[in-house]
Amino acid sequence: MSYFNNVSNIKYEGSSSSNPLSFKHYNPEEVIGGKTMEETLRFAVAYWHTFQADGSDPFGVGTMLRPWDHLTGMDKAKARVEAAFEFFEKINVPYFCFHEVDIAPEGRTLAETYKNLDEIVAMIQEYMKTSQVKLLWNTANNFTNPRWLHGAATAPNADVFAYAAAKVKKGLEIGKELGAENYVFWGGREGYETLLNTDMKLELDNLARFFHMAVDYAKEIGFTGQFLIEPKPKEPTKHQYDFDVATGLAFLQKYDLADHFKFNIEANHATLAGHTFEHELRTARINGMLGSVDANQGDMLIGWDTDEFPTDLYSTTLAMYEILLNDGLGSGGLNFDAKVRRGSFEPEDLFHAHIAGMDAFAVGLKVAHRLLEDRVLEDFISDRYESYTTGIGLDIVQGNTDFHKLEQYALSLGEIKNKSGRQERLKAIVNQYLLEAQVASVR
Ligand code: XUL
Ligand code: CO
Repeated sequence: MSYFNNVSNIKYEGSSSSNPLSFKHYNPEEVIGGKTMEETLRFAVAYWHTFQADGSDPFGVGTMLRPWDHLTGMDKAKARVEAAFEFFEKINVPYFCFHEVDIAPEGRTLAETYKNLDEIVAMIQEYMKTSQVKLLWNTANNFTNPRWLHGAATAPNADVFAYAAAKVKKGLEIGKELGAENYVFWGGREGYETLLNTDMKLELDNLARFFHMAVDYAKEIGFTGQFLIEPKPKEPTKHQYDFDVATGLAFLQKYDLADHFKFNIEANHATLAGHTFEHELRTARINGMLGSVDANQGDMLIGWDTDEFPTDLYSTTLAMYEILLNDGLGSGGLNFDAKVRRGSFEPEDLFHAHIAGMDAFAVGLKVAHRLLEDRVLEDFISDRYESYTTGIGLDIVQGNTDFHKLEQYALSLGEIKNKSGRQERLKAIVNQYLLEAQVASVR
């Protein structure tokens, strides 16, 4: 049984190929900086957008045409598993990710939900025996069902907290069974709408208690995947607790959790927080907390989480620059938490979208690698901070001075000379590298 029978395996054909169903830049076996593209990029398909999303929005019903549309319930869930593994193989990604509700329908009771999950997990496990694809991460959807209307681990209702704990407990067991390399906590509705009805301190304390229990349970069952927090500043709640990396880091440090977590950074969440994607990657990286990436992009003209497939080469280049400086993503990967537009409703669009995203990150990798190899920014930056390598600057960084000595030094100074930051020049150089990569691959 084939679900995508008009599409065959997507191959690398190079940028001169006119075949739309081929990679122009992503060549899994090509070695860049000592590692294959496949090893560095570690692409993953997001089950929810690719096999669940129907294209509905607040103004209209679903538009997507999917080969499993005629089915319902568990039959539909099983067809989705079959289709998913066919898709993973054809698009040639090494990983996938899911929320438990993406793979199996919720039952009327928690016990029934577990039963549905067990059946589908067993099926996925069978597929994984013969497929190359692995589970990058799984997570709990503790935000869609009405029970989560006030949040999950930060809900004012302890019964809701308990239910959320049960779902994450089951998720860790599933993660262990399927060999998940990470487990993600995205806040969902962990945040608030108004302080008029909110005990913010209790909610944050409870969130930390919840995370500690998850850490303890993972240890108890021997789940060794990396725990990841995925920050987002707003949506669905007005104020999400895991606002951005800096806020998340302060939270983890305050509650003695920093050793157990890293961050899963999503591009569109970064821009919603008023940051660039690379700012969030950098903040995580310099703190040793860059774990994984939800690869997508927002729209400058739209204020919400549009979750578009990443096609902006400038952004993928600066992202790959951070990832290479991080020496890769470790057990993390580039997960396409991205959905085709409502108007791109044909099954084939799922392939076009992933090809576009994979090629955009492949170009980003090539360009970032060359920028690093040529030390374009490094040399400029070390020159810019050169004053900290000798004299008073060296005393500052080595802790050999104080306000008294610095005052004396300042009083002895003549006119201070600054150097240009050369921002426009640097941007032009990055453009030159981007264009040269394009020219080189067309030649
Ligand atoms: C929501 C979002 C989620 C998480 C997983 O904005 O990004 O899909 O990635 O729950
Ligand atoms: Co995400």
